[in-house]
Amino acid sequence: MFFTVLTIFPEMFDSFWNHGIIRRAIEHNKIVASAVNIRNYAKDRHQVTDDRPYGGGSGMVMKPEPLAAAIRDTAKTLNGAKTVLLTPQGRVFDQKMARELASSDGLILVCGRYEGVDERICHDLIDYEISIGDYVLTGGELAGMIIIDAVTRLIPGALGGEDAAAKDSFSDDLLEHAHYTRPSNFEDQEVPEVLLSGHHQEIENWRLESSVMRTLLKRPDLLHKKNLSRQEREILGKWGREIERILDLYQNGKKGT
Ligand code: 4HQ
Repeated sequence: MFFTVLTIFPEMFDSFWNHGIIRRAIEHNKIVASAVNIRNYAKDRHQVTDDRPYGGGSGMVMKPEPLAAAIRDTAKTLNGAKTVLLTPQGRVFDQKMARELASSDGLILVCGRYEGVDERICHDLIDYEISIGDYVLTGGELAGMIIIDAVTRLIPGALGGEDAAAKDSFSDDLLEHAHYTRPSNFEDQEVPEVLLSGHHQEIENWRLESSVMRTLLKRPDLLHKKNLSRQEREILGKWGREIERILDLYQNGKKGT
């Protein structure tokens, strides 16, 4: 899969391409990634990419001609590429969207600066408008990195030796289970005994229960939109009954006094 980023600050990506999973995915030819300067496509002597807004007001707007030329020239060499504009007006990025994008051949990510890009770019040249969340950035570059990061780890082989189950669509929709490493006692806090037991099935069961209950307590909204497996429903049922039992004890106890 390939990623081409169009930006006036391509140097922002130098460090991103060169660390961790992204770096390894490039080295192992799982992804081809580059950042191209939109300025290279500005025809005037000073290679201007922005201009004042029609109608007046503060701030600048990205000029349409250099952007259109950059998108067309990039798309020409990359068959099957989808173009993405990073903007707060877009659909809010989530794991489902990351999976959707991971099944494409490649992405051309358009990163604006200033007040954004000329509206006429969006109609013919952009396939997806994506927002990474409801807050305002100074440019689309960080948003582009977030999308590339989340999509890359879904590409088969990109995580290397790691267990494929760790990134399947089911566990991706739950919070991670609690993690522990040595020492087994840290400041009087013990690691749960089952994790030291060596019983692989019991450890798997504990981890699923940890995931489901952490999601219920910290992000119940995630559970509501998820398709639950039989085992996940059983865990929620078990804890639901346990909580009812505790409430029951409490109420009967009060009646008695
Ligand atoms: N932007 N998700 C780029 C964002 C944003 C977001 C504001 C996009 C500034 C120029 N991008 N313009 N949220 O805040 O993607």
